[in-house]
Amino acid sequence: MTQRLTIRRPDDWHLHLRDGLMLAGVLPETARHFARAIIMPNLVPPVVTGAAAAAYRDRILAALPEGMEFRPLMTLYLTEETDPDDVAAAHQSGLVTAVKLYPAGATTNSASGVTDFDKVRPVLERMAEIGLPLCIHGEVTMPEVDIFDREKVFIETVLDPLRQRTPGLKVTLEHVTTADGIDYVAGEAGDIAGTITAHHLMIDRNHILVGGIKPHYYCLPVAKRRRHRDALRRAAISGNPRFFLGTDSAPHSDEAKESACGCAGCFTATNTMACLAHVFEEEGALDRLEGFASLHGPARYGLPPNAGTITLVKEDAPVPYPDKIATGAGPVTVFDPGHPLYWRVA
Ligand code: OTD
Ligand code: ZN
Ligand code: ZN
Repeated sequence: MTQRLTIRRPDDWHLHLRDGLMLAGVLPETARHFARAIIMPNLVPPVVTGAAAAAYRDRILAALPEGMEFRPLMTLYLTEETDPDDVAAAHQSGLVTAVKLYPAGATTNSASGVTDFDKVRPVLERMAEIGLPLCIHGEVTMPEVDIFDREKVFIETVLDPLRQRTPGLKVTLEHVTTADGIDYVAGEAGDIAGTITAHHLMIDRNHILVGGIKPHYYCLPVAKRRRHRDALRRAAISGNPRFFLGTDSAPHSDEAKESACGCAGCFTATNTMACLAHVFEEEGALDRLEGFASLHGPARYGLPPNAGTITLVKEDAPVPYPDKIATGAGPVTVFDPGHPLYWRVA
């Protein structure tokens, strides 16, 4: 029996679109389903100034196929040299929706991220004043901290002190992967929210390592134990408006992924909504999907929900999704949840 679910058009509150040929290849995959997305600034070189963000926004809009509608919500990559006035002007003009903090070296193209948090105090204080949110990749990078503990240690040693010292700063802890992250966001006062990816709701670390190393499941923050995945699921279906979708869809060519030193990132733009419908149905919470994917994010960022809708349809037979999409920058493997998906967007 075919099941249908109509929800407000969703948004993606954390997305990597890249540039050039890769941008042209992956943008339609997102724009097909999502009305808006927060665009990550970790290009090479990173998007650090208002001028660079405006130019990048124009390249994104130029790459959008005729007839598709999509609004990129731009971000600035925070460095120790970032000028508070440039940030404030980019926010004031409506160009920039958030500033992004990468601890130096935490993930792909994050070498110019922050090492000395005192150096970015003036920017953070200005952001708190003007109500501009800070999106955070929440992992420490010290070699002595185990990769599976880096999120928890970041929260205790960096995030919490940073928030104490900057009252009023709106923070989004991005791509939460641990029960510790969920508990922190849920337990704190209202100026912190958390995004969750579709893939972290589906995989745990066994997917990466059991039966041979699977580079297409490798991303940062790395997937954790099953109990953490289950905590993410509980948060996503809880109806708590502080949790919402940020796919972290992060395309790399197969050549770059399938290597002795494979890049981090899962490419999920193509089947995110099908994966989410699968998870929410499995959890008996299809009625909470709209909040997670389409309502909580806009409310958090002070934007109206989208006027349009999408309809998710559950088929009797598995829906075929492509293994890969072709881009001018090479083939990009689409996230494989490891089981059939019966949902599609009509
Ligand atoms: N994680 N890959 C990338 C970014 C993210 O931490 C992230 O936001 C990427 O390739 O840009 C990844 O695994
Ligand atoms: Zn990140
Ligand atoms: Zn990301």
